[in-house]
Amino acid sequence: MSFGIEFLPNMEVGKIVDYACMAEENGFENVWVTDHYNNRNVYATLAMTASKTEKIKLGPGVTNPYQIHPAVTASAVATINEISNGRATLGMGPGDKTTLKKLGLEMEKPVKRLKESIEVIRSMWNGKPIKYDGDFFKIDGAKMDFKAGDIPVYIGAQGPVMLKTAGMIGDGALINASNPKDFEFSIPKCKEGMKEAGKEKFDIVAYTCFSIDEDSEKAKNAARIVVGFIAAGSPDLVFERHGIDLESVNKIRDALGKFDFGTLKKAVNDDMLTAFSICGSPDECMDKIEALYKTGVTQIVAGSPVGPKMADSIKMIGEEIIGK
Ligand code: F42
Repeated sequence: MSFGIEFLPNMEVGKIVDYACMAEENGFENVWVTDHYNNRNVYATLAMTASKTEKIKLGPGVTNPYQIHPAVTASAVATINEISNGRATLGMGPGDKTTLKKLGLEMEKPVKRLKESIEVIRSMWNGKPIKYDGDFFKIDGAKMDFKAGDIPVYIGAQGPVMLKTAGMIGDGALINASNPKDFEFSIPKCKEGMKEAGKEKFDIVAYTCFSIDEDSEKAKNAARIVVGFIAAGSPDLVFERHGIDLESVNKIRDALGKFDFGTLKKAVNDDMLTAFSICGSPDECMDKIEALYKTGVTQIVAGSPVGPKMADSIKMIGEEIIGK
């Protein structure tokens, strides 16, 4: 099992760089930086992080093919690979529907568009002039003028078709989930794709909502808002899978609609924390990680909020989880 950490550039880039250095010192192997137009730019954040770290791998987690043309993504990630001496990874997903909508972008045929964009990106990385005639992208002789190197591609996936596609064309899947039940559903889908592609090596990444503290209640409290957002956006089939009653979910949705975070925090119950996060004391977190490992998860990403205090939590994960 390897460990990664997610950073949202909703804080100053310098802070992310400091935390990334701390993560590197504490045994994390991957940094994933989220991509949303309203935050600091993902590649500026990755470039600064790359220049201050030495061995941790790093990449967008995840960018999308609606806002950014694949040729631009190919060049941006190759630049990070050059700055970091070969440590870049690319995480790509279809994008966040609500965010895309605000920009007037429709999420049309996400799987097809993602597949095409990854084909274009890999061809660009090959360094030869490309001709590509897809439904979404038409390329006529474009070529990258510097060497990209070998860069792994991870796909952000939750739906069955996207998970299978990740297995077919990706080096790994970034699966936004924290509970073994979700991986009992997702991993076989990835495996279907791997089998079709005749592939054996594949990184199954649990991209989790994580919160750790010596005081279990403090850790759980810190996770409540993120868990509330996840619950509010989840489909009914996920609630059935985890035995969560819809009445409590509707309370959360109401509270979110009114920006009433106090009520939201109270409405997030223990079933939801179990379904949608890894949170609690180091022992509690370790138990969940072991259960995820048994399902076939190969990387845990400690995602938002990581813990009540980011720096303390990074150290605690290093000492009490990775180092054990
Ligand atoms: N989104 C962001 O915008 N920024 C981020 O930083 C970010 C990080 C992130 C990290 C991990 C992760 O797992 C997701 C993350 N996301 C982020 C969200 C990500 O971009 C996606 O929104 C999320 O992964 C949802 O993906 P999904 O697998 O649920 O895919 C959706 C789009 C879906 O509907 N999938 C269906 C499925 O079954 O998989 C697709 C159905 C299908 O086959 N569609 C056909 C096609 O070609 O697309 C078309 C069918 C037709 O005829 O229309």
